[in-house]
Amino acid sequence: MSKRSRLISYMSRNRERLSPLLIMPHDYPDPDAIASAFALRFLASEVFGIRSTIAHGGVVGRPENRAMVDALRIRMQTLTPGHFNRFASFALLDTQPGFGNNSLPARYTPSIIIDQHEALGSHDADFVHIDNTAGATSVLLAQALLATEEPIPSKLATALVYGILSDTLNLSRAGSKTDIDTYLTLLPHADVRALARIQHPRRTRESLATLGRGIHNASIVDKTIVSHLGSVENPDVISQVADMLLSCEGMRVAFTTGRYKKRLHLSLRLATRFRSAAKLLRHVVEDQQSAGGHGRIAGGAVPLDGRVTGVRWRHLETTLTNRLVRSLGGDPKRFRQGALRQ
Ligand SMILES: [Mn+2]
Repeated sequence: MSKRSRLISYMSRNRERLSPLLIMPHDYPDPDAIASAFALRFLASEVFGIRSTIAHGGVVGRPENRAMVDALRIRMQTLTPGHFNRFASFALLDTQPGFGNNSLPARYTPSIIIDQHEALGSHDADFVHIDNTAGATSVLLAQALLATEEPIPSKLATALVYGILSDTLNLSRAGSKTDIDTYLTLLPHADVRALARIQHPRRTRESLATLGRGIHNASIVDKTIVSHLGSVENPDVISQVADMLLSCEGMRVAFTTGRYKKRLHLSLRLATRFRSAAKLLRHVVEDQQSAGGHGRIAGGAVPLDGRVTGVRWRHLETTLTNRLVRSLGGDPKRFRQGALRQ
């Protein structure tokens, strides 16, 4: 081992104790979380002989993410309550205990936490690697993997490359030289044809219709663009629309919401680092645990307690939007509806 990796020495010292290991990316896992889980499973199973399984809450919704799981044959299970007593240890990837976006019950302490998101407090886990300067959690796993000097299977390299590309918006949000160097080191090992298939998946009519609704419903106040998607078939599309709307000329902030299973899912994107996206969104939802993020991106979800009615959904959408606009120094009364309609 040429480079030192804390993860590698921790895993090699604790093989027995860790096995079997349940590897948990966050719920509704995105490419970065999926690639990170895939990398940890490779390290566990192939390098250290630790039995391990990947399981997640929610669904894999976005067409790109489904294409990734299919093309790279990433085996993941849907979490059930029964999972927790079948494993000796747990790993959380791209999330942390106390974040609202993972399904590890509070009574379990994970053995491993690897994440790029800002920590809200300290953790009891044996192994913690939190680095919010990393552009993707995949970068942290890739560095551990490269330190082993094991050959990197092409499917795994492809997953990590896509995890980095997707979390950094094709490197435009890359945090550091390390992000880019890691990406370049992995790229020669990746299957670029598979990568192309993942990046240009076939889309369902519903998902295209949702993208259309995102544009149609957009409204603008000052340099903030907002769109409420209403009911969505999967929550992943909400951040996709936020990314798309942020590309609108002159915009500094994009905020999107979508209704899914009695929760209003939220996505916030900033064009520059003039504020911390996570702090801003936590202020908007008035709760530490229901929002998180890194750098210029944040996401969260707020439950709609009690009866589900259109009026109550709309009230929640408006309340959160107005709070956002005010905290950016704007006036919600000046919203221009249908700003992207000709
Ligand atoms: Mn990530």
